[in-house]
Amino acid sequence: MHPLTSYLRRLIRHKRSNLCVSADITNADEMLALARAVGPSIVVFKTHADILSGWDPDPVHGTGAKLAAIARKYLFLVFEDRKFADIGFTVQLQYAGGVHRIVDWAHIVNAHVISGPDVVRALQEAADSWGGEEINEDVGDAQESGSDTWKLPSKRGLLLLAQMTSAGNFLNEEYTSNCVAIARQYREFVMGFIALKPLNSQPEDDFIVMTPGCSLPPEESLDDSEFVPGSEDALGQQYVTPKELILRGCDIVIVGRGICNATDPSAKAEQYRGVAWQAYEERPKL
Ligand code: 6AU
Repeated sequence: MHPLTSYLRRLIRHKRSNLCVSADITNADEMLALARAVGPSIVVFKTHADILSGWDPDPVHGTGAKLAAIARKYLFLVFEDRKFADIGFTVQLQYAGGVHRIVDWAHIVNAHVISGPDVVRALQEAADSWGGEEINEDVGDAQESGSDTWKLPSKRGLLLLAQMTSAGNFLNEEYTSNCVAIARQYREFVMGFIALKPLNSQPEDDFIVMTPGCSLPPEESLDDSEFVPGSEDALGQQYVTPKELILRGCDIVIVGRGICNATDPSAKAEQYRGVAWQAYEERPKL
């Protein structure tokens, strides 16, 4: 199993959370404030670095380093939703270079395999040449470990976009199964998928599935910031409830605007965490 996958599964049990908040906001300082506000309720914090104004590129005191420090404090993983999709040579530069230097601060990134399997090999090479170190984390009352120090693995992980939530997308069944085949080829780097349901079908498969397009039903919603499950936003995003996604077997639900646009994002994140966790506990264990 990918070391970040076992770390994440442990985090899920420890924080009783299957929630990823997607920081779909456009200012770097507001993104950091959101990370602090929802930190206690989440296991993954998802960013779109390229939508942020005010990104500070300083490797030690800049935005990426600050986010990594918040992630260590509240115990969550950072997922930069960069959706790499180019030739291998280019994605290596996009991953490790430029203003954002994503590999320095994001534990997880995602990629389309539209350009073929070498996009995965290229990203893996860039991740392997990154010089990060294992970090000891003090987690207070680590229930199952018998010690209160966890090691955050120094490895980076990748999710492949095997299915999408947007209406009319072209990721058909054949494409999805090709994605799974590529993931199996690169198990030491690929943690799993963005998909609508679990895609494990062989005994040795242990891929994580993270699923966006998630919204509370109106009767459970604290405010009207959300889209109604079963409906679409104005641009074709399709929604399902967190309960339905977890009962399908998804590991993590990804929520963006439903939490970012709420009047109290931290209370809203806690509400999503509770609903998703309850469904997780109800779900028959394999
Ligand atoms: O909850 P929302 O609809 O406000 O935000 C959903 C987030 C956005 C999308 O870029 C992302 O999830 N997303 C992805 C990802 C995570 O790769 C894939 C997809 O098929 N649909 C989708 O919405 O930040």
